[in-house]
Amino acid sequence: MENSGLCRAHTNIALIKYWGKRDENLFLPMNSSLSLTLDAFYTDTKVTLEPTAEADTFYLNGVLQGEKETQKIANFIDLFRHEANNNSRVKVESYNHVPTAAGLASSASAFAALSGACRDAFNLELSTEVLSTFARRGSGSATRSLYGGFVEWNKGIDHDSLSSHAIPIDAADWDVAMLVIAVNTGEKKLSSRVGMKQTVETSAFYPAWVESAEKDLIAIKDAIQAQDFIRVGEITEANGMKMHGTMLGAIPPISYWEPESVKAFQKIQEIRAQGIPCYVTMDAGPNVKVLCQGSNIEKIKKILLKDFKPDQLITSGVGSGIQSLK
Ligand code: 2P0
Repeated sequence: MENSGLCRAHTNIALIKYWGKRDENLFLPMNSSLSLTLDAFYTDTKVTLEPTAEADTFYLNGVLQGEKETQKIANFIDLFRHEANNNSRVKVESYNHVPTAAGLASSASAFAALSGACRDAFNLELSTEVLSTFARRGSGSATRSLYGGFVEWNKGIDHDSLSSHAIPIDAADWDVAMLVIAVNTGEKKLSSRVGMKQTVETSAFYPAWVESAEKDLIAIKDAIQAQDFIRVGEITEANGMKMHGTMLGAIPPISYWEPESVKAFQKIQEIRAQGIPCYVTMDAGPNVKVLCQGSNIEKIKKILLKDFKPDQLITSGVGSGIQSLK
């Protein structure tokens, strides 16, 4: 019997954002979201069952991790041990292929890859859709990294875990890409988890955010089906800014922006005014992501090189869904 699993999962960037949980234990979101999976950034994770071991071990990029990091994934792996009715401890070996200069969080690809590797190591028959509900409980955004291309994360109903899963959106032939403008790659001061909780509990704008995100989701799905890149970009940019707006309404206010983030946003607006469609989105950090057409990405990069260093500009095409590597 196989006792190991090795999987690759790519990271994703939300075009319609997830910012807030309605159930913190089950990682159930307040609103549905939609993302684009990127091929340039991914995690490879191997899980090997070690039935005689007394504890899980966790290596990240070849380095044995401490108790805190190991405990975090041990709790997550318990979900698979419970499902398989197999209490075996495991060895986890994970490699993040996210350029450190990109400053992108890797929890989405990390928990997606770990989910797939656990499924295979514990010999569980789980569909990709059900696997996405496991990944969700490691990190919400990991739900969407199970599939490639455009992916919706349906918020689901009430406290029903299985109803809150990823759905792939057919987007064949889309000429779409992303350019990351790395502004600051240091560790963020406020984690997403804490930032979103503070926003839900204190921002006067929060109910309006949820209502508007649901409308944006319907509109962007229509625009994707219609292959209307400009509309997709406009909705993406507006939705991201509304998320940052609702954070500014939190008490105390939350801002992940830095002066170079503002500069990058203005440059993209200028490039757009020159007739090249490109749109900004930002997550829980100061780095700026630019949604554009693949056919324009080098042109945009060349213009940005007047204001940013070459290693600040990282490009990616569309990534695929989770893959078993053996
Ligand atoms: C997203 N972000 O939709 C949003 C937009 C950041 C801003 O999902 O608490 O690491 O593990 O569920 O998924 C980042 O938050 O938070 C995130 P948890 P997660 O991509």
